[in-house]
Amino acid sequence: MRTQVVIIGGGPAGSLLSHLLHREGIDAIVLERRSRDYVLQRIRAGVLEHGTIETLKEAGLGRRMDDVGFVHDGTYLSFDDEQLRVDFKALTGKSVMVFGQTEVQRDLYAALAERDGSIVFGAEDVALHGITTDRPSVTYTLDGVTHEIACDHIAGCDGSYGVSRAAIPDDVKRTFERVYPFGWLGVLSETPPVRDELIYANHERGFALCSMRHEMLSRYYIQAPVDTDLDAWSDDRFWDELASRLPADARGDLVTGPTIEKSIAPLRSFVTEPMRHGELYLAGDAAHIVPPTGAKGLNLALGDVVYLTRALVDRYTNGSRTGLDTYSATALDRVWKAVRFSWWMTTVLHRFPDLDDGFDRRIQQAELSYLQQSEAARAQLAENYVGLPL
Ligand code: FAS
Ligand code: PHB
Repeated sequence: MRTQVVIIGGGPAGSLLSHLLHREGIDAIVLERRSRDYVLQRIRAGVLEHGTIETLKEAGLGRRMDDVGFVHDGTYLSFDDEQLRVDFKALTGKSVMVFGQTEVQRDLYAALAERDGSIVFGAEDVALHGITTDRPSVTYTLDGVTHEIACDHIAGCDGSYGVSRAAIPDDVKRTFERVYPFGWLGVLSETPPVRDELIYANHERGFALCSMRHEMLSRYYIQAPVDTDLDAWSDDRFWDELASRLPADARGDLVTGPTIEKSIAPLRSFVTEPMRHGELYLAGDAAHIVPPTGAKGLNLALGDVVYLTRALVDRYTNGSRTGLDTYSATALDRVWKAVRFSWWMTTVLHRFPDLDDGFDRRIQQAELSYLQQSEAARAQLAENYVGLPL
């Protein structure tokens, strides 16, 4: 079998890339290890930045997002009982959209389902071959039968534990990592959100985040040790701890109820350079990971896909390889700015107990005071949160 682009990984990056390439008349096939339902049951990102919203709308994927998504013109930051609102719309003219990754994925799969053969679920033993030759190929096993697909290019969209990044030799790639000494204990509850916009809370007891999926589905997180035993966190204990970290008015408005999902996620920053080796191009979590504090992970993945699509269209339409040859540098320039912002939001809002000799807390207080007093400081946060231009 032959196609123009083999896409490894059918998460948001791989499935959006397939959809955008198809719209440009470029043949691609997605190889996804898991089942469709497994991918759809993963609870992940919640906020779409401006560039992502525009990309999805231009790709004909914006209808449900417009119908059920929440447009947010700003967000709240709280510091113990002090709080401030950062007005994205006034500061940047842009907004963000609260529309869960699961819903984005659902729309992407619906688009792929209209094209038979565009995605293979349950693809096992995916392996890359000849990536530094002009005849790359990918093999995989399905129901015990091994298949080979010859192609021109391979897109590695298989996330942080996939096979693509590993296909770049250790003496070619360089990785950068920062592991944070805490995780996020997250819950979903069928309760009304505490406020109509997000609250990022820095408190003596630790970070908390109040988010949502719709008017009767709230998403909450509290900073917790990475090795937290979920069984030690009853719903009552979680609600009490969350409430203790919120400003007084939000605490009073918090509606609690049974949680329908509870999980702990580690926080780390990770970047692989280069994002291209031969005819293999990495996009999304396969190349980089950011702590969710800046709501960048999903958005960065889709930003890579926009760049890679432009490069492949240039190659197949104009015969120019310039976009492909500059893809890694172009993507990494935007990746590192998002890594910086996500690191900054994480260091400003979380408690670092092992390092906290009081100096870090004073710096955090200075950061919040600067945000309260300076429109330029708020504009910097807003510009990065709504997303830097693609
Ligand atoms: P993904 O990991 O989503 O998709 C990769 C796909 O490749 C998966 O479906 C996987 O099954 C498949 N795959 C892996 N190995 C394969 C192989 N060998 N062969 C074939 N297929 C293979 N981001 C935010 O912006 N906000 C958040 O709040 C947030 N919360 C998160 C919570 C958790 C627990 C996690 C893990 C991530 C979170 N993220 C968040 C980041 C997340 O949303 C990612 O950025 C986003 O899913 C990236 O999309 P992809 O690059 O497509 O990778
Ligand atoms: C979420 O709703 O899951 C969410 C929102 C904002 C973040 C992280 C997660 O920064």
